[in-house]
Amino acid sequence: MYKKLILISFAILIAFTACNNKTSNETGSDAAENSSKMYACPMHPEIMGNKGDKCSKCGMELSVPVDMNATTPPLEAETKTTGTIKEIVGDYLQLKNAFTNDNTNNAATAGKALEAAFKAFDKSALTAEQKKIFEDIEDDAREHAEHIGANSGNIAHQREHFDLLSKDMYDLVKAFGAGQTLYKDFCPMYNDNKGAIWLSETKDIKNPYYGKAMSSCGTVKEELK
Ligand SMILES: [Cu+2]
Ligand SMILES: [Zn+2]
Ligand SMILES: [Zn+2]
Repeated sequence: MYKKLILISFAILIAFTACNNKTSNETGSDAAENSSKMYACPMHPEIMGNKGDKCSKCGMELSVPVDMNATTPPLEAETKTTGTIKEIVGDYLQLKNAFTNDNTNNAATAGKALEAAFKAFDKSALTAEQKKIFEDIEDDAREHAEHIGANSGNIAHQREHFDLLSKDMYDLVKAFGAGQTLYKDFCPMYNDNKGAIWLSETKDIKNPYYGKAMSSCGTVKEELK
């Protein structure tokens, strides 16, 4: 009888952790390794703190490692932020975070910003071949960003576009880099169990397709440098 009870509770435990078991053992070692480092907001490099703290300007997680030995103070390091892949990626991450928080209005705002960032992208430094790759992705991605921007109040429809947009963003980062470490995550349940990917700045799973209802559902599939 006692043995049987143990077996049953073990089975429940397995069922309960099945959705996110692949990520839990990967986060532990990272936390120890990163505990002494400083991190900055992906959107606001001047906002720094401990890993996992929230940016005081936009609420994003501080996830960009800061080199504390750098000779130039962060405020003087004038990095170009408009018309860059970094800006596109930053707006996509804002959008993703709006979905993880089930916030349709913030998703619409970020969708509009993302569309504008694609439009403002400076292609002058690209080769003819790179330009073609960028424009193919841009055509599709801008349409999805536009629909997300225009559908505040209909988060289910916004998420349908986010699924397709995330594939474009993956192609974009594979071709041009992101200027930061990103993770390609996979939710096996979205779209009638066909599954869907998204990109994240954090190794911890926060599902943008189901939001708070199923926050930890998904696994990290790839680390993108
Ligand atoms: Cu799930
Ligand atoms: Zn910020
Ligand atoms: Zn639409």
